[in-house]
Amino acid sequence: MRGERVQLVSDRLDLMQFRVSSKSLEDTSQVPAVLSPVVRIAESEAMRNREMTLNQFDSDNGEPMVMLLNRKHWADPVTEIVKLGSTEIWTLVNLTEDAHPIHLHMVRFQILDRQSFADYEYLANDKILPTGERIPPSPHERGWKDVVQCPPYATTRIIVPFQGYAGRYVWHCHILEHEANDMMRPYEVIS
Ligand SMILES: [Cu+2]
Repeated sequence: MRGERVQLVSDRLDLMQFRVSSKSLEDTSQVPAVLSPVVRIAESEAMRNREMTLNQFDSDNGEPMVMLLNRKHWADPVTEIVKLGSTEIWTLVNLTEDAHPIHLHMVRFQILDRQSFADYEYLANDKILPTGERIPPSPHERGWKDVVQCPPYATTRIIVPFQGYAGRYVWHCHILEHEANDMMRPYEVIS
């Protein structure tokens, strides 16, 4: 494309024009070995561990009716009250047959691990009975995150420093049909 002009368009809109130099160039840039150092947060820094369920309730003929977090509706009173500046581990217990991309507003966090568990034991006794090893996050998931993929019938643990501002925020599944069918909850950060 040397010496040419390339137009980027969307439908009938001209978005951007690239003017490609006609001179020859040598690109000496290099991708650094480390893009940005991320210090892993030690589990011992967490002040508390909250177990949070991801729920789906079906109708009598097996149609999904409502999806909830912690078996609570959006409009129920706030149950997660967090101290500004504290660090917590949230264990997301997925009791549904779907994966859910869970997003927390305001904060960034790190993924600790995922582990499959026996859903029948949890449904009967609210106890996590692991059925597999703790699986650490993949290399591309070891940076700062604000969404985490929660696979079905597994726990996904994240460690969250609540830094920023006090106030009321939300956390929710990022699938539109789920968050609008009540898979969204408020949480409160207090100073
Ligand atoms: Cu979902």
